[in-house]
Amino acid sequence: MAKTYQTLGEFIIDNQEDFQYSTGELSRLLSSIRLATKIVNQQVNKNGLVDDILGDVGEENVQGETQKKLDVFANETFIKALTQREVVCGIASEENEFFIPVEAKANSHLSKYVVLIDPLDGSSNADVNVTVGTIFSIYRRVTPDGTPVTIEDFLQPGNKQVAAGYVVYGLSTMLVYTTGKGVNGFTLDPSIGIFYLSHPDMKFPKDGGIYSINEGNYVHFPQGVKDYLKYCQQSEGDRPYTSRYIGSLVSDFHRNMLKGGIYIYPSGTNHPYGKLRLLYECNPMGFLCEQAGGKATDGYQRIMDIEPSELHQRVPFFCGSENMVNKAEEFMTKYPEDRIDYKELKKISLEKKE
Ligand code: AHM
Ligand code: MG
Repeated sequence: MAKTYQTLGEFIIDNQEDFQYSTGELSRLLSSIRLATKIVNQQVNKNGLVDDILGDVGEENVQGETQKKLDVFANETFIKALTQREVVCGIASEENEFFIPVEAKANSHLSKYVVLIDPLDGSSNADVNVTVGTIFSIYRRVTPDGTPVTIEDFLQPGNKQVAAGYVVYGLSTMLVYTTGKGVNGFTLDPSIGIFYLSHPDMKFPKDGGIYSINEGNYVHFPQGVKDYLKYCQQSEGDRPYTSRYIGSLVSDFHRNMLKGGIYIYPSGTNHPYGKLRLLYECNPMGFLCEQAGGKATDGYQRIMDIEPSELHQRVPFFCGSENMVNKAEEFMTKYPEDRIDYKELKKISLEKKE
C-alpha cells in the first residue's frame, strides 16, 4: 500500500500548539515562506529557458558580491510574500544594506516576528545548474509591539531564534525547518505544488566521514584548521575522510546531516572573520544543526551564543557531526590567539557609529 504523507500545511497546523504563546502568527509566517519558496523554485527550475533569468545583474550587493538575476528575483519574492500578508514587522536580507520595517495597514495588527533571510544562497552555482538554497531565521521582536522595528530586533543572539530553516533546490526541492522541537524535512511534489513530510526528525550521525571546506584557500587558513585537515587526510582508523564541497552551504549541510560530516568556512586573510554571515546563514544553520543533534561553533565557541554587532557581520563557521566538530575544536584551541573577541568587536562597532 502506498505511504500517506502529511503535508507541510497540515504539519504546521498540527504542531502549532507545541509552540509557547502560539497565536497562529508563526504558522501564517511559515505558510508565507512556503508560498515564496514555491515561486522561487519555479523560476530556479526554468533554468534559463524563459525570461532570461540567469546571469549577473551588473551590480554588486552591499557586501561587494556580484548580484545574480535570480538573487534579485528571490529577494523580491520573499519580501513581497512576507510584507503583503503582514506576517512580519521587519525583514533583513543579505541583498539589502538596511533592514526593512513593515508598517501595519489600517485596522490590522502588526506581527511580532522579524525574519532574517538569505534568499538565494550559493547563487554563483545557479548559472551552472548546481543546487542553490534559501536560509531563514525567525525571532520575536524585542522592542514594544506596535512601534516601528529597530536594529535591536535583528541583532539578537541565535539562541533567541524561535524558528529557522532552509530550502534546497536540488534534484528535488526540500524545505527543512525547526521550531526548537527537532528538525523535519518536506519534499515538494512539483506536479501539484505540495510539500510532503518525507524526512521526519532528521538527525546528524554523531560521527561522520566527510569534510567540506574550500581547500583552495588553504594558505590563508589558521594553523588550527591546517592541522585538522592533516588529521582528516591521515590514513588511520576510519580516515582518510572523504572531501566533498559543493560551494553551496545549504547543500553541503544537507548532505552532511544525512550522511555525517563537517562543514568549515574558517577565517583567513581573504576573509578576516570568515565569509559566512552570522545572522542569516550561521545562526539558522546552527539552530538546525543543534536541533538535529549536531554542533555549530566558530572553532572555539557556540555560534548561537555570539552577541552580534552588525547586520551583515561575518563569522568563522564549523558545523556538523558532534564528534567531528569536537575534534576540530581540539586543534583550534591549541591556538588561542586566533579566537575572536566578539565583545571587543561590538565595542568597536558601537564606537564607529557614534
Ligand atoms: P552567498 O550567500 O553569497 O552565496 O555566499 C555563501 C556561500 C555558501 O553557500 C558557500 O558555502 C560559500 O559561500 C562558498 O564560498 P567559496 O566560493 O568562497 O568557497
Ligand atoms: Mg549566502
